[in-house]
Amino acid sequence: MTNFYITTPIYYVNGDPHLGTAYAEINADAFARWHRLLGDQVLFVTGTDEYGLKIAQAAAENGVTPQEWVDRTSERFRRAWGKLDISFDDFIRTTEPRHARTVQEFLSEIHRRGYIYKDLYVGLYCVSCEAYYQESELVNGRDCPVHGRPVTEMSEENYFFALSKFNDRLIELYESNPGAIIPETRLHEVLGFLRQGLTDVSITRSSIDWGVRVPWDEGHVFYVWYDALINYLTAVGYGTSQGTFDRWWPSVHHLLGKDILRFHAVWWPAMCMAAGIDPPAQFLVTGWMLVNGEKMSKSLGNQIDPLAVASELSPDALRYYLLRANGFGLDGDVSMESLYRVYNADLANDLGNLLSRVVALSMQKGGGVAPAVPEIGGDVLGAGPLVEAAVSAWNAFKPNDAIEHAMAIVRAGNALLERVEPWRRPALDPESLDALGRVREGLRLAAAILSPAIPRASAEILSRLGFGARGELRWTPEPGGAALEKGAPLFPRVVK
Ligand code: ME8
Repeated sequence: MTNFYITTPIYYVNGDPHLGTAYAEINADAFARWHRLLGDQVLFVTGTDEYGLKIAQAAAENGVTPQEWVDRTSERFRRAWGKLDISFDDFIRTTEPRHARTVQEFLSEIHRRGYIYKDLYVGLYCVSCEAYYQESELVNGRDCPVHGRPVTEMSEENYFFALSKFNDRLIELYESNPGAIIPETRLHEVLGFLRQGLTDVSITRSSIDWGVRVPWDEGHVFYVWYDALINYLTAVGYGTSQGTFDRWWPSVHHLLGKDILRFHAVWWPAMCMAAGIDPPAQFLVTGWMLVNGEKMSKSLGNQIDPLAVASELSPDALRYYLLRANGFGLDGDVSMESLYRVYNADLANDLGNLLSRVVALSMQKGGGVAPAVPEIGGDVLGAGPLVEAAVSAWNAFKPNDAIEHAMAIVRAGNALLERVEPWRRPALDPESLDALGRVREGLRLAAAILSPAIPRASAEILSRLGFGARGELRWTPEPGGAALEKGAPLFPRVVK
């Protein structure tokens, strides 16, 4: 039995879920669903990042305590993911006692091993990023490169993590294991950064209260990033359940946006090494969803509401669009216009139409029962190689390729029906029956491949076509005869 452990970033709760954070969830959910389909044991973990200055400030602005604030806002994330059919197995809130225990245990271990020391820190800090910047990284020598707002100078006595001691080991890790970061451009970015040389990083704050206490010095809390990354261990029982931990760690797949690559691919594996555990196996790094060329984020305020899209069309429509829009790892411009276009072309026309054609033709002319699936023979749909390619694409974390292969089967199905034209024939002759049986099987395979992207519609397709429990991911002849279901249009066309 293969284990598949996948995580998402845990989101700051100073705003609402938006299309960018939904994008990470939907990708991770699709991979989790794909591996469940393969029969793997899956652990899919997401959550919320609830400490840090930014959250404390948001609570103050809203006139409530930080805990009240995060209780309220974290719930909004959990509910939003429910509405997008995100099938997470665990939801970590960093203010939970189980997480504080893991953080304290893990960082105490690093402290005991001599990789944490005390020193004075002076630096330029962006509150929105919760990160210090070097002067050379600022825009106009003053503004945060991500948020475009001025950074502030902060100075405090901190504990430091001896990151520089892990420089060589990290380079070796990635040189000997280039598949550890997907896509490859991000691997090169990390190696380039590592080759410039690492400096030690400050990991505690004494100026704020809202964080996990440093167990050996109560006047300090851990810096929010150093607590947040550890959620990946909280979820697998680090320090509490060795059996669970050994089962899932270190073969984890961390999905994240390219904005937080260094925290994940540099700091985090170094921390693991310092604590004497293996570094995480793989990072899946997404690009950014852009609106008119700009990154969408809570702080910039140029949001598209994923929940509005999901309720206007369907969660499947949003999921399909985001997974299909552009290659995994690349930036992509998104807009409602292109969403409607893709929805109408792929889902309403190609997929929805093909399903209603097969069902309607079999009902009108074939007695309402499912046409038999013939032997694959000449494979006019090209289903054999397309399914194989789609399986490889999902396994290689390339949702848009997998979707493209499934849609090629669908398009071939429509083309076959247009060639045979069963609707022009008085009754279903052998050629029509062969075509309909092929299309029915092609739709079954396409629905299976598409199920991580459009789980609701896929289940509906299988049931309307009279397919029972989960079938094989390859062409499977069967005698037909099952009852078909007409149903309402799967993806009603939108007219704007
Ligand atoms: O960084 N396009 O949380 P966060 C694509 N709490 N993805 C986007 C996006 C966009 N426009 N905007 C955000 C944090 N994302 C930390 C993480 S993990 C231990 C701590 C996604 O709420 C993307 O995956 O700012 C990015 O990495 C993540 O949201 C950051 O969410």
